[in-house]
Amino acid sequence: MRMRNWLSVTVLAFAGFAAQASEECQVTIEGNDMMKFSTDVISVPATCEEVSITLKHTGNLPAASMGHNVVIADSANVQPIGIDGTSAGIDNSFIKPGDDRVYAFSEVIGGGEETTLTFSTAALKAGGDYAFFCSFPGHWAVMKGKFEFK
Ligand SMILES: [Cu+2]
Repeated sequence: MRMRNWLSVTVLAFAGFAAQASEECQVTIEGNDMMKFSTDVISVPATCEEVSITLKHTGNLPAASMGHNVVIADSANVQPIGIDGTSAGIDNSFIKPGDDRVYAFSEVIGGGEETTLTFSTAALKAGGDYAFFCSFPGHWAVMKGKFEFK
C-alpha cells in the first residue's frame, strides 16, 4: 500500500516534468564531479523556436578542475570542436572564438553553480544529427549525448 502510493506520486511527477519540458522547450540537466551528465539524450520538439537548457553542477569541485558547460553542435563535430576548444581556455568557455560549427554554448561552471543556455533553433533542421556535450578539456570525449530536435 505504502509502496503503491509512492510509485504513483513518482509517475505523476515524472509525467508532469516531461509535459512541461516539451511544451515549453526547456530542459534541465545535471553534471557532477564524476565527469558525467545526468542524461544521454536531450529531446525537444522541432516546433521549438527557442530552447533553454539549464545545467546544474551538483558536485563540489571548482570550474578550473571540473568545469562543465553545454555545447550544441553536429554530432560529427564534437571531437574537432573539443580539440580546438582546449587551447581556447576557460575564459572562452573552451570554444574557439568564432567557431561557426557551434550552434550554441554556455559558460563553464563549477560545483554548486548553474547556468542556462537559451538559443534560437533557426539553424537546426528537424531530425538532424546533433549532440550536446561539455567542451572542458577531455570531458567532450565522455560527457556527451544526443540532442534530438524532431
Ligand atoms: Cu565537463
